[in-house]
Amino acid sequence: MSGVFVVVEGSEGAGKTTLVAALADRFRADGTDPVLVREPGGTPAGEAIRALLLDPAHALDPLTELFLFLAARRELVHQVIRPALAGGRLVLADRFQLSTEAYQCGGRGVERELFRVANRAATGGLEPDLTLVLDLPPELGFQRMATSGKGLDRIEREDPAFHGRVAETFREARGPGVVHLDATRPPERVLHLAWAEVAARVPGAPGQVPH
Ligand code: T5A
Repeated sequence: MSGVFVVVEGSEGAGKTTLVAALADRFRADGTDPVLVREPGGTPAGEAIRALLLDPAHALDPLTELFLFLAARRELVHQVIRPALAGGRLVLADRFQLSTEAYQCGGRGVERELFRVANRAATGGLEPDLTLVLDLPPELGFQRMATSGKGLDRIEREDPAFHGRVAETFREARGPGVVHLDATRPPERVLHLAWAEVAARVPGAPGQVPH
């Protein structure tokens, strides 16, 4: 039996963590216990890499940054995501490969072909069944984060032009299983929209009409 891999993506403060938690609650209410992961992180080595990547004390070359994100992803995919999917579990991820395309290619200017080849090496070609992209203008995301009172990490401190390129890459993302949601709506509405996509597109998801 193979599981289901659902990813939530979007720029800073778009509401990914909020939506992942709400989707997890919704799945649990339907009797499915999801495996929750976040990127970068989710393994001991991945969490150490996350701390390094987000620490404003480090100035990292764009390719160093790319390879660190991919190293953390390699650990997460092989130690957690693939075994969970092989066991028939539902995996809900807060960010995955589209974030690398948005931040390292869109934001930093890393060549897309290099990203694709290196990312494939990290994931072994694993693709999400569904990628929910939360569309929100970056300035609104930063307003939300200011309200939440969290300090800014190394990447959040980049200038508005960088975050504009990141947001544009997310906005333009297309592909199998990629769905855009209007993240300017209230959290309950975003959950409603997301759940409708999960039920319609994810094989075997709770709430899906059998046929
Ligand atoms: N990164 C990551 C890369 O550069 N390359 C990569 O390959 C990967 C994987 C990770 C950083 O690493 C970068 C991207 C990031 O800069 P992170 O902390 O995991 O950092 O990601 P962030 O985007 O920084 O996470 P945040 O927690 O800041 O944002 P979220 O999860 O999008 O937003 P959330 O849910 O925490 O909500 C933010 C605030 O808004 C409210 C919430 O209550 C909260 O206060 N909110 C809403 N308000 C109104 N309407 C809604 N619909 C709302 N939804 C949430």
